[in-house]
Amino acid sequence: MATRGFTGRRPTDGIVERLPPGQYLTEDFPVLSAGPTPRVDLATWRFTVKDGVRPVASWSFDEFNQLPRTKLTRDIHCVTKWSKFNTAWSGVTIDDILAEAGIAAPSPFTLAHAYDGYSTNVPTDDLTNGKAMIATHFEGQPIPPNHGGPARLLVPHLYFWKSAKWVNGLQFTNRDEAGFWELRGYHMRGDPWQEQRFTGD
Ligand SMILES: Nc1nc2c(c(=O)[nH]1)N[C@H]1C(S)=C(S)[C@@H](COP(=O)(O)O)O[C@H]1N2
Ligand SMILES: [Mo]
Repeated sequence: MATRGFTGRRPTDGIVERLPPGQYLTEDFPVLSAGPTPRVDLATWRFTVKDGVRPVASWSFDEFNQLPRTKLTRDIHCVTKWSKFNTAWSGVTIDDILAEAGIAAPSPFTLAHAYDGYSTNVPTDDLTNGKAMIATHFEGQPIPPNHGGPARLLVPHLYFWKSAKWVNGLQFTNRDEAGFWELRGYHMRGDPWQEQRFTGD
């Protein structure tokens, strides 16, 4: 007869392998923002894609919500060393945003811009092929304001500072232009598995 709950597995099995170097696991969801949570009005919200200084596509919140939706459940890793497993998001993949804009990614670098003036640079290859999205929902609910609602960039395989909250646009750039934290000594790519925390790591 099978006995439930006696599988020979230790409770820590699988956790260590999913934690990048220097990270610890947390169950709660810390809020980390450089400033106060901005008020973002859904009636005037826009998301704009730019190629350099040239706008190529823009959506209102209603229009954005008509775009194809995708769910992603991923582990996330903050450079302050917490990691959280199995966070469940839904939104519009960057692939679908580019397809709807009618363009292929025009340059190897991207800057994400946000309503609080924050920005962060991400190599374009880290955004495409299903790796990243503009998320509007977390665990089945609209993302709460302190976690970046109504919409945030989600790039779960990079340190979480790359996942710009209150995002309002993606700008493709020919050069790798440093964003808010990158100007202050943080890494241009930020791969947690390579511990790319600071410039030069
Ligand atoms: N617009 C904006 N996005 C941001 C930030 C910010 O200050 N402003 N902080 C970043 C940092 S450092 C981290 S670790 C994560 C934290 O997201 P959370 O508050 O949902 O945990 O958001 C990132 N995105
Ligand atoms: Mo962070």
